[in-house]
Amino acid sequence: MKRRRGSANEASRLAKRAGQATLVLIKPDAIQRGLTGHVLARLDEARLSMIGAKIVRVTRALAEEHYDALRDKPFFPDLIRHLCGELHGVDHVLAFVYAGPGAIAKVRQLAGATNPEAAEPASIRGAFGRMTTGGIMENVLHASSDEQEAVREIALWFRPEELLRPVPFLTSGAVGRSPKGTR
Ligand code: IDP
Ligand code: MG
Repeated sequence: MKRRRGSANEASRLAKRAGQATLVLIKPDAIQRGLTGHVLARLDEARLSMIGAKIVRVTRALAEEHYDALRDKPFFPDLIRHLCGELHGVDHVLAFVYAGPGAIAKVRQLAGATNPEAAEPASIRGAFGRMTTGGIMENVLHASSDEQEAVREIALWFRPEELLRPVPFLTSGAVGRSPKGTR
């Protein structure tokens, strides 16, 4: 008797082959300083697939939702102004989704530590970032820090049809959709 291949197995096989996906944002400090090409060249070293790319005018609602977990931090108001471009006189960021095995750790490794002063000099943040005297971390890019965050953030910044291929778990309904009007 002919057996049909289980669709759950097929989905899990495809998810494994696709590996992880991660969100990268080129932040306003990097846009202002013309670092986009440098950052993308460094990210190319990870040999991942870029499956989403867009230019985004960041609303306050989107910035606050993106950094939702940091609402209680004293630097939260400045962080939101930073992501919205208000501190650097720019009106957009660039957003990317990279996919492949170990994508999240690979991009975090290339990005370097959060504080550019503590980041490896050879990392993107170590090479191009700085801490301002006003306490703003101009750390060039955002990169998702774990799988749960990556899935949440990709869903916040991209619609499924804006990605070249499906991101595992994104369409399962396991994550909340972005609030109305944030993307
Ligand atoms: P990450 O960007 O390396 O994941 P998080 O701890 O998630 O670091 O913080 C998000 C962002 O908040 C940082 O990229 C940086 O812009 C800002 N930030 C984090 N800690 C500080 C701080 O102590 N002072 C000022 N800004 C901070
Ligand atoms: Mg983070």
